[in-house]
Amino acid sequence: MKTVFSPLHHRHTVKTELDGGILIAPHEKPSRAETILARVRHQGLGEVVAPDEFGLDPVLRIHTVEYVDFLRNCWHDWTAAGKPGEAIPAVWPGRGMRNRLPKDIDGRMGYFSFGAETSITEGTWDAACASANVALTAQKLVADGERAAFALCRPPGHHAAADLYGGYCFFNNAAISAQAFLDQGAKRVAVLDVDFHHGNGTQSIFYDRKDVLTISLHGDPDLVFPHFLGFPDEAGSHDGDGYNLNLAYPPGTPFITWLEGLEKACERIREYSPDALVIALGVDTFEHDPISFFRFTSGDYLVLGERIGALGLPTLFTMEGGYDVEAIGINAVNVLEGFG
Ligand code: SP5
Ligand code: ZN
Repeated sequence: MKTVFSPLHHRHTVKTELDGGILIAPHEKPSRAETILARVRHQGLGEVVAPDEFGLDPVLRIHTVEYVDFLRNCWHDWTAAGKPGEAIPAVWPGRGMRNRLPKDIDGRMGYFSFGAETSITEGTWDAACASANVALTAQKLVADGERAAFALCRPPGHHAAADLYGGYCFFNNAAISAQAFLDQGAKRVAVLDVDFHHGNGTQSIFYDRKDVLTISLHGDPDLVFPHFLGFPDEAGSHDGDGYNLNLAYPPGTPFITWLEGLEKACERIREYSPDALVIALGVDTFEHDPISFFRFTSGDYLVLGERIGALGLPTLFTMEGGYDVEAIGINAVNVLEGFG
């Protein structure tokens, strides 16, 4: 399997993550991608290729023009306003207030975000664009006939909605890729999200559509991020009713329990019979992940990959979360090797 990778991910190197009332060193850091890349090479998974440049058109199929403009100008506007630190929102349009885009940068930060843990810096825009290009390059490999491809995306994407960033995500690489498959002639695409966290961005983007089936297995949002979406009663709306599936699990969930959910997901995918499958691949389900509460072992990821491979579909993997940097390479590449 080919891997697509861009060193431009380093352009998003932030010093801060608001957590527990203090600014900590971010969990989502450059060494994550470098460790995965090293493991890909060590295992001889396949060729590592640089991304092509797709421009903003495929991004704008998913994200609004106002949001894309905001992200492009965010750092400039933030520094021009004389802010001393990294760009962090502190105010949002809460209940009873107006969903109106303000001029002031503090207002715009809150308008286009759903959390304050995701700091923005000078190179964030460049890295987010590179990450989307990585996904689109891997998508093209699959569309052109490869059985599968690995988009080693960083920053990740599955929390980003059409006009919201958060959860370390800016552009929804999985959603952009799913839309690219459709725009190139696919009739149906399934997105299966195996990251520890609910893929709220992907769900919301496709919630009222049936040409993209969205499925996410994740930690119970009653207990963990993203807190406000990802419950099992969210089945889709309008045309999309019946085309979203959420499977939520409690603290301490071992792989064997989660695997029953994966089998349900696979059954639903077989029934849907998509032309392509996008896997939002997070490995923050690992037993030693610092921010999560499942109990997967490294060997479990081989089985996870094998079950996805058994679907026999053209498959694109987009890298999402995973914060135990020591194990992230082994775990992510185990999924790809298990896939076969
Ligand atoms: C892509 C992805 O996996 N995003 C995850 C975003 C999670 N953000 C919330 C982090 C909260 C961390 N709190 C840690 C407490 C550790 N004791
Ligand atoms: Zn995650």
